Amino acid sequence: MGEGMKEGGAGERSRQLFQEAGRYFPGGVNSPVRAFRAVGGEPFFVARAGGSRITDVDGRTYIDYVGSWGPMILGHAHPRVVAAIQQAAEAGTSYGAPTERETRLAQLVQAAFPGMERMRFVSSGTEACMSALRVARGFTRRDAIVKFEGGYHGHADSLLVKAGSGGMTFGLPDSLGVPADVARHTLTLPYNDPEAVRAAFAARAGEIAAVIVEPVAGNMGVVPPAPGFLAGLREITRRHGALLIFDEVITGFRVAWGGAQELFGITPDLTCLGKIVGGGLPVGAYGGRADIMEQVAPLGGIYQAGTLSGNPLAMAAGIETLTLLQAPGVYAELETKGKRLGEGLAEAAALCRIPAQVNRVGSLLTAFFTGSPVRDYATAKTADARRYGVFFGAMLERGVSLAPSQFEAAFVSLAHTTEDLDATIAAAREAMTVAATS
Ligand code: HOZ
Repeated sequence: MGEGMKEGGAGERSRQLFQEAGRYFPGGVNSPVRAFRAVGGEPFFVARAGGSRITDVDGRTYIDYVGSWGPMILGHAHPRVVAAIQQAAEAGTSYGAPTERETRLAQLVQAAFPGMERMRFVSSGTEACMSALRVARGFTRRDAIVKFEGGYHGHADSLLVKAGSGGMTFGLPDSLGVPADVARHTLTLPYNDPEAVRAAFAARAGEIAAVIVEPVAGNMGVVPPAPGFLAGLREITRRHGALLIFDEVITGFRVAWGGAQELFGITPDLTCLGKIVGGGLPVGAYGGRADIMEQVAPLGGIYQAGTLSGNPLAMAAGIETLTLLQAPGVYAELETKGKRLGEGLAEAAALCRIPAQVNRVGSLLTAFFTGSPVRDYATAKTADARRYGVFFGAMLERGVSLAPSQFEAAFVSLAHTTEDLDATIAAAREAMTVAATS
C-alpha cells in the first residue's frame, strides 16, 4: 500500500490544509479511508459540491462517485433537500423532545420496509447496528453473534472482528482495543457460504443470538449474495430461534426502494439503515418485528437513547429525500446508469487487457483488479490494490473521484448524466492504460 497513486497529486491548498489537519486529527482525517493512504496520495479538501460534481479548495472539479459513501443518491445539494433543511433550521436545530417529522419519516421508512413494524432513529449506521445487536441479545438472552468476513457494520466492539471497509483496506480487520472477552462472542464465517452457517449453528445451537449480514456486501467492494444464500440464512436462523439482521445501511433505498430485502424477497427480523435515510445528514435507524422492538426502553429492559436521535434537520432531509425517491422510474434510471458505467469499466479493462471483475447491483458497483470472480473476502483479497491505487490516481487526474480504496463501492446518483458516465468511461480507458503499464 501507499505506492499506488503517481500522477499530479493534491493541489497546493489541499496539501496545506492536510498538513494543518494532521496537528489535530490522527492521520489528518476524521475517518481513516479519507486519508488516501490506501491509494498512495494525499486527499483533496472539499470546498463545495452540487449534483454529480465535487470541487476542491484548489478549484478542481471532479465527477464524484463517492457520494459521501452512499447518501447522495439524488446528487449533492439537491435544492429541495437544502430548502427542507433550511426551513427546519429556522425553527430550531435540536430539541431533545419528540416532533411530528420523526413520525412522518418513520411512515416513509415503513412503507419501504414493512418488516420494520417498530423502529428507532439514531445518528449513524454504527449506532443502528450496535443497537440492533443489543436488542437481539436482549431478546434472545444469548450472547454469540455471527458476522461474515469482510462485512462491515460500523465500529462497535462486537462488530470489528474480521471487518471490511477501513479494516480491510488497512489490513486491520481486527482492531486493537476490542476486548478478547467481547470478540470471543463474535463468530466470523465466509460470506456466501450457507453450509458454514449451518455448521456453526450445529456446533453452538442455543448460544447464537443473531446473524448480521450486509445482504449485498458493500464494504469489501461490492459482492452480491449468491443464489440461496440469504434464503439459507433466513431458514437457519428461524429454525434455531436466532434473529436475522440485515445491515442495509448501504443497500437501503439504494438497490431498490425497499432495499435488498425487497430485491431478494427475504424479510429479516431486524433491519439497520443509515446514509440515504438521512438525506446526507447524520441518521441511522434500526427496527423490525414489533414483539422484538417492544423490548426496547421505555417499554422493555433493553436500553438505548440519544440526544440527537430524531434530530429535526436530519428528519427533514430524510423526508425530502425519500419523497423524491418515490417518483416513478427512479430505480429503473439508477439501474440503467449503473449498468452503463459497469459495462463501460469492464470494456475499458478488457481493452487494456487488465484482468478485472465488475460486481454490480443497481447503482452500486466495484471494479476489482483480479482475474477471479469475487464472491467473498478471500476472493476480494486477490484484487491488486496497488494497481487500483494507480488507476485511482489517473482517474483523479482526469477529473473523476472514486473511492480511495479497492475495497469500497462506487455510488452512481440520479444526478449523473449520460455525459458524465461516458466521460468517466473515456477517462477509465486512459487510466487503465496507465494502470496496465505501471
Ligand atoms: N466507512 C466508510 C466506508 N465504507 C467511510 C466513511 C467515511 O470516511 O466517510
